[in-house]
Amino acid sequence: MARCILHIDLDAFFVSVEQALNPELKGKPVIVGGDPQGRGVVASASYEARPVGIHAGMPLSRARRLCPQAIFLRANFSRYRDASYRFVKILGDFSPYIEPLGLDEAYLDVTGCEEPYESPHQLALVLKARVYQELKLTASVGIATCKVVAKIASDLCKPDGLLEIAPGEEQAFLNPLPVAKLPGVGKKTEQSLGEMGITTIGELASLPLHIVRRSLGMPGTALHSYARGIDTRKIEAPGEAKSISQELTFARDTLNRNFLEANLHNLCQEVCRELRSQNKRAKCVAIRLRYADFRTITRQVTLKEASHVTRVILATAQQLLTKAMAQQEKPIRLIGIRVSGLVGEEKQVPLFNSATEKPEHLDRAMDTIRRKYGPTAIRTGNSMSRDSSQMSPWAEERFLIFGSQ
Ligand code: TTP
Ligand code: MG
Repeated sequence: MARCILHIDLDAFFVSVEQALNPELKGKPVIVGGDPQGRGVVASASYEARPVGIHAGMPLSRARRLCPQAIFLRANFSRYRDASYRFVKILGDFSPYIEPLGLDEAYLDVTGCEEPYESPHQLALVLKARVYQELKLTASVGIATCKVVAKIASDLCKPDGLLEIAPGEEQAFLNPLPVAKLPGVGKKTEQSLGEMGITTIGELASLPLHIVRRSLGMPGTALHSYARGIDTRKIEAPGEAKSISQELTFARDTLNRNFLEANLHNLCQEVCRELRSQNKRAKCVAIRLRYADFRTITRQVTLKEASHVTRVILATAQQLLTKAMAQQEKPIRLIGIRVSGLVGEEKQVPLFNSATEKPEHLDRAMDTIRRKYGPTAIRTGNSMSRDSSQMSPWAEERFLIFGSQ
């Protein structure tokens, strides 16, 4: 029996959450990122801002030049996280087989779940309506027999769209599309294929597999299947996060130790809060520094005992920073922290260890207050406000809480 897979992606997610909270922003060019005077990048742009070419990842300074009348907002992750939880909860009412891909995107296998509705199409309409009613957000939904086709379909019908590719129609749907629409085809692959005269998915599909393999190596096998609308990947429950990270680009390159430490403190607090909310402790702590010339280094250590205590993680990160700064005296553009080697709470809870228990209690109390009143409700000792935040923590991990690798 053919499967019925939905790919759901919220439209202009960060921006739409802001618009839902402040309807005055609706219908206007709105950009969420860091400080528009700073060096951050666009995280999300409203559809009104897109015709002039603004897209995620573009430096904010350029976005400002392209669309000076746009409203620039700083990202507020707790709002997006909250909307994301509620979004996934709604999806759970339609099928237990959910695979979230990020904060605003998920696959849903609704095979056999469409009974209460007339059709998968009807189910998707109800789903979209619920997301709108409850979150005031629009979603685009692709329906197909496999993941890759559903994902491409939802992308093509944005914003607020619904596109169903009937069983057997996959190849005809894919054929005319540019190869870059295939998930996994980045700039490099697109270029390699272009050199072979391949620009559409249909052209890729019609190549013999061994030719694709010769040019693209092993990943070519999967791409060749996808190009033919064949994708047997199952919907997988989200894996356990293997690492959690946060990073920050400064408005100006700096060697100011106090400033660097204050920002490291902020990043540690966020990462540790996430660790605790996942009931995890980390064994490894790493810092990442990017210098003015874009050279980037990572320094990592393993802790004697896994921890989620801000004070412990911060002290380790500070030692790494001291060492790195002693070795290299160049101004720093970006600082990041990553914790990995995550272990479950139960294995590591130290009983009656007052040295570690105390800060842990403090951390938990602060988490509760922050959850209630927002991340800026409390700032301890040397936390300072940031000059500018970059929305893409640590390379391919786009956000703090979905930093699975
Ligand atoms: P996307 O779904 O890629 O983008 P979007 O929801 O803003 O717009 P679209 O209508 O095209 O789906 O990403 C979801 C959110 O992830 C986005 O609102 C902001 C965040 N994000 C980043 O922080 N950095 C990035 O580079 C990208 C692409 C997204
Ligand atoms: Mg989206």
